[in-house]
Amino acid sequence: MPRKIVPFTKPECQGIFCEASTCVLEAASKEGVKTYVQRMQDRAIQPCLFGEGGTCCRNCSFGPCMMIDDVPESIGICGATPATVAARNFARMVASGSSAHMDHGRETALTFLATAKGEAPFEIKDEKKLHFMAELYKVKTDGRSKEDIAIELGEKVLAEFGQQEGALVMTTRAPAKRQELWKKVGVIPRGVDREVVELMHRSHMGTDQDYKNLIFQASRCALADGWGASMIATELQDILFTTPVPLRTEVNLGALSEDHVNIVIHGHEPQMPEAMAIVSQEPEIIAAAKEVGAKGVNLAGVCCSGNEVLMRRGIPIAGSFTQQEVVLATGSVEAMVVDVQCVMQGLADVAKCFHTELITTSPRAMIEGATHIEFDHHRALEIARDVTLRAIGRYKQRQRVRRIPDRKMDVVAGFSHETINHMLGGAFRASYRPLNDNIINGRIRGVGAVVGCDSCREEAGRPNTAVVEELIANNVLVLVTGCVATSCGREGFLSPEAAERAGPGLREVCETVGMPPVLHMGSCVDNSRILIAATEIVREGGLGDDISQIPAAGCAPEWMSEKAIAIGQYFVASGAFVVFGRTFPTTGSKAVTNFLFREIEEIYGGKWAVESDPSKMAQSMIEAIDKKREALGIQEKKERVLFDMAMRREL
Ligand code: NFS
Ligand code: SF4
Repeated sequence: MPRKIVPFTKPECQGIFCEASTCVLEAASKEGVKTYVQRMQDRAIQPCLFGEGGTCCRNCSFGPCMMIDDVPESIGICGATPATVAARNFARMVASGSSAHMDHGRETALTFLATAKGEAPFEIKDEKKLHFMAELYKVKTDGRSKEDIAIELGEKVLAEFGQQEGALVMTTRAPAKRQELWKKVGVIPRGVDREVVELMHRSHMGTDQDYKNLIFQASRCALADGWGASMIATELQDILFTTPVPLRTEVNLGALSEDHVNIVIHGHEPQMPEAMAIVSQEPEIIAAAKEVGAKGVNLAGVCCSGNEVLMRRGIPIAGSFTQQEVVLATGSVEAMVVDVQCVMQGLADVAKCFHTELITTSPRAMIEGATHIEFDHHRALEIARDVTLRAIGRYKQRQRVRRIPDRKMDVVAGFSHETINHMLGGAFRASYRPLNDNIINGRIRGVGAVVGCDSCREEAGRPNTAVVEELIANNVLVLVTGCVATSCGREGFLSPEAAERAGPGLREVCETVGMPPVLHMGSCVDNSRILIAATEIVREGGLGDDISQIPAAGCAPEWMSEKAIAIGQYFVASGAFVVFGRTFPTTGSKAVTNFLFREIEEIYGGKWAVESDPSKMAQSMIEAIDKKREALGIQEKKERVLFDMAMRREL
């Protein structure tokens, strides 16, 4: 398995891990192309300690009030304590992160409804899931057409966004014990949008000033994301665009083509990427590409737009979050098409250095210097054709193939929770039984979810893969989503051959089934697949009767976005132990941090932690997994594999 650790000799490339990216950036920076690497170095102002620890408040014009914990006079002009301020800031991160997934879910539901009504050029593809969802939402199916069912389902789902009372339907999929607990605590989300609005209200100046009460609503809001909007997005997208099944594809900058028109899709919502994928195969489009001397149109993804079409169509991913500017710096991209979230504004300047057109498509996300071509699901294909033809028109301006590194890695992706069911359970009787049995007999020690971003503050991607490597060596089956999945793909962890790097028990299971030890479950809204997988493990039996009891833990080694905080909070409120890397946004307040890192476990059975050393992070997850095994009475004494730097290099 080729694996190369890049020595960080060149100061301008500090912070880059992937060798292919380093090469591109070195060459581009000589031509004056500026990316986040230069911006990090140019930044005159260092990160603010008050901001980083969460104790800076600018919620009213008396402030900003910056405060230091434990200094009695260090409180806001209104009297707000560091704990109140840290909890308010944390809560607002949860609100913002959740709202991103909620708007995504809403857009999906609107496209779903339009499709059902025949007003959008997509199809109801997964009828089995349509029927499953119909049953869940109490939509009658007997004797009705799939469109009819989908219309009623779509309307019911959309109504949940504005719902004021009751409970979101998806929460009823959680283990019974978890639902009871949520009811008892009072955090069952009542409506999707309501919980964000209430959280924003409560964190307004002079409203909720009890940090525990603020975090209580932050949990309810986060649950409205994970067991609400994100799950809605995942399931409806599966019905529209198919539920993923394992497929082979490629990851890294080498996914760009030297002799095709390269169009990069970046952002989060799958509608535009799906439309682009459809039109890029049309004979007229291919003919137009040939007319300008190209062999056709090559689509490649970045971030979660990429993950969506990688999972369902096997379209390769050119780069993760930190690679988005690098992708353009290859000088070989005719158009980058972006919608919402995680899109760096710096892309506009990088695009200007080349013949690349940066195209924004969402009315909610415009960038100065980009071309705005608004997406409308009713005219999805028309718009996709327009965008594709523009890109084709630029192909001749591509100077030469500047620097597409010859680097890409084979990956197997497409692990929905349904796939895991079939794959491990066999073709005849799909079930989670074999997975549970392998956990009980100790071949698989437990399940580790490694999710989230890759970070400019780190050697991008390295902490992610270091944690993954150590987990699988300790027989922990790893589930990945988002940009972590791309980090893992680049380093070869998403291929069945990676089983060689797993501990003997996990390796045996992987080799029997022919699966990688690291399963790519999709984009970040698809973290909802992990919630369902955990629920299925509980339902299968033998590993406790709630998510908090199963030998599992989660982490986000290189988290950067507010969405990551929302995701972490819904996992904690669902009973999971969650470790975040490098920094945590409440560390300026001991009270709030203590609450989130310790006391909250008594309420939900899950808690937060922060750890910047990847090996210690992996070990803390393994420790948590072992504790759960002990409590279940299935723990045998087992050696733990500890990685030091020398071992890593040797590998
Ligand atoms: Ni998730 Fe996906 Fe990537 Fe982080 Fe951004 S793209 S939604 S937030 S950076 S994993
Ligand atoms: Fe300062 Fe209170 Fe205003 Fe915040 S709300 S800025 S702590 S006075």
